[in-house]
Amino acid sequence: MLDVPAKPAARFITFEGGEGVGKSTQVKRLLVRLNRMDIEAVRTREPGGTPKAEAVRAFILQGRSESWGPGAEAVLFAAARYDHVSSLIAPSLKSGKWVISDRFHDSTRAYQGLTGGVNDKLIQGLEELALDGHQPDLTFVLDMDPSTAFARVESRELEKALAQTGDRFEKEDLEWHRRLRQAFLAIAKANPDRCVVLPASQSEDSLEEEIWDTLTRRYPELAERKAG
Ligand code: T5A
Repeated sequence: MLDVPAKPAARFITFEGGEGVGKSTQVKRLLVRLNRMDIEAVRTREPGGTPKAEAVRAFILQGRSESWGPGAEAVLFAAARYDHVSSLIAPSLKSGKWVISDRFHDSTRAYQGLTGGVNDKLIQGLEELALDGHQPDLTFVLDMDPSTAFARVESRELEKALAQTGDRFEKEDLEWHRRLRQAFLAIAKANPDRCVVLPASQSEDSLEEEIWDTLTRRYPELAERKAG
């Protein structure tokens, strides 16, 4: 009989970091790689991922909750996350699918908590309620200077300006984004078993390789599978 390696156990992987560091790009690339190995994976994002959570996303990112302050916004993000976890993330993992999320709870810690000044007790309480034990197995924190990241999204910014849109948090100033960067680094430092910080200023290809190397070192069963 052929010795076919068992399918690797489903994992929950998140990508975090500031604006324009390349999270969405790497989430898509990872999904392609996993699918090529015949590993079922779901690509999702926060805020969003389910119809209800996407409705909350539109409300927040259009700036409609801005005057409510970061505390109320943290509650809104957690409400969206509660639906995302219970309707999509938990059932997907249970059925053996990998889940790759573009942002998750570390974004609330960084944006509303450490940078927005919302107290840790509220952030932690919301996290417990929304996650219901579904901590990511591994979090990639993509790190780079925000001014370089802004240059990357400049053309997209111009398109948004022309369309008279523009996301709620992309409007904050450079100094705010530098503090945000430090917030993500502090979260990674406090969670060394879960978080891996990678320099995001490298090319898309080399960052993809570094992500894959990290995954195969952590989950050697992935390295044993051959691409289909
Ligand atoms: N938020 C979210 C909170 O405040 N609290 C929360 O709890 C949560 C969950 C979400 C906003 O909500 C906030 C954070 C955000 O402000 P969003 O639209 O999802 O809004 O914003 P971002 O996550 O920042 O998404 P972006 O699309 O802006 O950034 P990405 O995904 O990091 O970057 P990406 O992959 O789209 O790439 C940006 C550009 O750079 C190029 C790409 O082609 C693209 O043009 N690029 C590279 N160029 C050179 N080298 C590389 N290595 C490159 N990688 C990508």
